[in-house]
Amino acid sequence: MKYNHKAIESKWQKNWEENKAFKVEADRSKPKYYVLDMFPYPSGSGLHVGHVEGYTATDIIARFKRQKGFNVLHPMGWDSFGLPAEQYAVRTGTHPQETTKKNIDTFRKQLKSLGFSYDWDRELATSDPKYYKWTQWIFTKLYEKGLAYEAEMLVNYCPALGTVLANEEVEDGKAKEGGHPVERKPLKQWVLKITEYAEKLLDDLSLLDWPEGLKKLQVNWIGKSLGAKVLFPIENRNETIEVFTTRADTLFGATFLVLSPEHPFLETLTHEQSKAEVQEYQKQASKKSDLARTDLAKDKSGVFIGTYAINPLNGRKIPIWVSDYVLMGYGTGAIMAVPGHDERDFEFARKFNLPILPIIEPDFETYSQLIPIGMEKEEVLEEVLKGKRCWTGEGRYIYSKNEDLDLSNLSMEEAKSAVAKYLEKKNAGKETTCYKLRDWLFSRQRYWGEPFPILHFEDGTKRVLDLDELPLLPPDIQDFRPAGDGRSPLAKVTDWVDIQDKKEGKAAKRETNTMPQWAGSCWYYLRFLDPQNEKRAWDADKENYWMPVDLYVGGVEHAVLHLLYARFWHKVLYDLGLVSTKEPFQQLRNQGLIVARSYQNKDNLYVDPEEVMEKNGQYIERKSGEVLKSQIEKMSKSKLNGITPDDIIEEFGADSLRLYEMFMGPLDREKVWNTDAVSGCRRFLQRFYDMATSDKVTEDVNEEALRLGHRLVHQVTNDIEALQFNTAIAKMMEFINEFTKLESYPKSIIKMATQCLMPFAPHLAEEIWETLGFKENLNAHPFPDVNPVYLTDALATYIVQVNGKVRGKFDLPKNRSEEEILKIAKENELISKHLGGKEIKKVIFVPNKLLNMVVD
Ligand code: ANZ
Repeated sequence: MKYNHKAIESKWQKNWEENKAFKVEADRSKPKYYVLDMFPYPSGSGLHVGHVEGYTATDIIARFKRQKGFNVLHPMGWDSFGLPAEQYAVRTGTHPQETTKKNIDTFRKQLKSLGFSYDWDRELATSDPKYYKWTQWIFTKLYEKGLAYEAEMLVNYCPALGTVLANEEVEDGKAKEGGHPVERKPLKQWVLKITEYAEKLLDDLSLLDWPEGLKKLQVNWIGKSLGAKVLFPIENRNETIEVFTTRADTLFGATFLVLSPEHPFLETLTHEQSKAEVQEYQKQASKKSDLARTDLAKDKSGVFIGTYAINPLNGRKIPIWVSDYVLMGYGTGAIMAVPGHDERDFEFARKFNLPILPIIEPDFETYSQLIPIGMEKEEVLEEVLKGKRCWTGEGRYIYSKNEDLDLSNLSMEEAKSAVAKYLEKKNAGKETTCYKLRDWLFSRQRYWGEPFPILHFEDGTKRVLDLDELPLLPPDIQDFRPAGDGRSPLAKVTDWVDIQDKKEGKAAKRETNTMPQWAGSCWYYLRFLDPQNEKRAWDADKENYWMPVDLYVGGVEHAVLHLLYARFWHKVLYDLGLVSTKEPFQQLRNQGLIVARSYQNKDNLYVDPEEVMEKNGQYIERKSGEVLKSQIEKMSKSKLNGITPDDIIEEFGADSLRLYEMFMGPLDREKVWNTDAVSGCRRFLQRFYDMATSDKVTEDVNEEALRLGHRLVHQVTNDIEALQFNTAIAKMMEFINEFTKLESYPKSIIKMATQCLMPFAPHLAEEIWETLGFKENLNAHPFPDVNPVYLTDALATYIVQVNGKVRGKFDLPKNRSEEEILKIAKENELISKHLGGKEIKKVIFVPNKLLNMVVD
């Protein structure tokens, strides 16, 4: 009988909902397990297969941990502030509130149709005033702690979106969202001092069970560099320029300085005659992204500013240039150029004919890889010494001494610290640490975000709103377009902006910026602990019980944004004594991208995969017979290779979809969608169902069945715990193959297998469970225990005789060879004494039963 997935799945979804099967409360008598998904932005296009992938993985863990006796917190909510709803509002006039509500309803329905075991009573949405009241409150805490400030900043302004974007939202000079060009522009903005936490954010990575690659991304993003600041006096002026270098050992070789085009001293330092040229250069540079500016392959550009500095070690007069390969956002925005030993400086010097002074004689032994193929050491040496080649390796320092300092015989590390000490003594510099991490630009010029709980007074002072004044709602408006001058749509609503502050009794202006979408997702995992609390953001006891999140699963695209911001807020909350753990997410795993094959005809038009058939490794359009080009790429509507979970659920069922997405391959790998393979998973479920409902089912049990059952439980347990869901499923498939070869199917073993199936295909598992006659829902039933006896091959009792008399018995795995049993027998003292050291004349061996040794 074909199993009816529609009837079964809706039956159990209803049952779980009515019984609130996954509702959970803090309960100190049980161990807790908090398993969290990266909650979705409820977009208009609904759930995609990538959501299903991560959410199935966590659901398997949630269900498994419940079976294992844990008190499991598995919540779901909506990251529902965001640009698309606002842009839709601009286009259609529909209030983002409405669009968001509609999208959330769709998402909720879709998630429920997958049978995820969420405690739906904890559902939350970041755009709900009951939620963002507390986001605003946390902002006031950051402000009070001095971690939020306003600054005139060079920001990425996107005219098309009418808003400022964070560095992380910009790629290649374009907005990641929509690809619109981005300009650099000074504007007053709210900034969060994440840099104050740089060191802790780095150090505490060691506390976490996260993929190493992901930790590395955070380490690189924070970008800690040990180096030195060096002060260069300006010729004929009482001023200095400070540079940051990681190679203070090369200071003798610094032959010019380079300032970033945004450097604040540039204007005053530039010689009158160079002013026009420098200004023009600054203008050009403001149009380029940081990435384009620092690209090694890019042709170097720059302008001499007409002024000289003095090298503090050798008194050499060196020219000052401006160039956009130096970024204002890093170090001091100025560098000492050492063209002999730094590639970029070398190229720059070559292009503008600046002096190149080699100060390191190459160590060819350690750096043989730096000798270009086809060149002799001697040639390289000659070129380096003549300043015709840049040497980036180590070696012996040359031309590197003055009256008090001699680097000649020092290693690189020794030379660095010798120079730093020398500079420190002369008040010309010191060792220092620099981070690539910048403070976090925290304001946006949007309507659909959390308003800042801040009032500005005429005298320039401000105050944050008190808790009793929160949530601060935005004005209800019809026109969602930005003000067009860089200010947000809120700025246009003057009767909302200009108020009489009752608490201070004076006129005030509301802040019109809103917070970025990252704000709400910085702490939602805490609100899930206590989502209905109206008095507090969360209850301390609950926080203490549930935190940290034990397992967090989501896409790798959040490696540095969400995950760094959330860690930062969490650490601030920790320092305020508001949370009990240093880190929010103890174990984290990434899900891989699901990609799909797309097809294009000779006109490069995409063809619907439904119209394509495969023949001899070629892809052919059914109707025209045309051979198509094909490639595997990210799913997208325009490429017609997207898959809608709803369609798959309709045709094959949610259990098949869940199973398939887990069977595709390891969780963290990229995987290629193949709808045919979904039906393979469906067939497996059918076989499982047929087995459980077969008339071969028996109350008896036999050794072989026990062995299969216990081995399955053992293997599935190990695989689930290692998040190796694909291999767990493979083992269930093997189990069915073996088990259905048995003459009869012991019910107790089917029961065990059903318990293994449950986390993966919960609807069918519940149905089978009920069919087997068990009353209590399966999800509340403990996972079966493994009896290790059944894990090895079945045992046989070997009887060992000497001259036909029984001298010993051994329970050993079946099918051992004559040699093995003979060896064991001879090594056993109780038996060997009957052999009396005599020669064995003859051995009689009956496999799995008997060994008889004959001696004189
Ligand atoms: C002299 C020197 C000689 C350098 C040498 C390198 C090699 P990391 O490791 O990434 O921290 N630098 C400093 N500030 C910069 C800025 N704002 N924009 C562009 N480049 C900048 O890199 C530090 C090195 O990058 C510094 O050390 C400086 O060049 C350059 F053989 O100083 B170095």
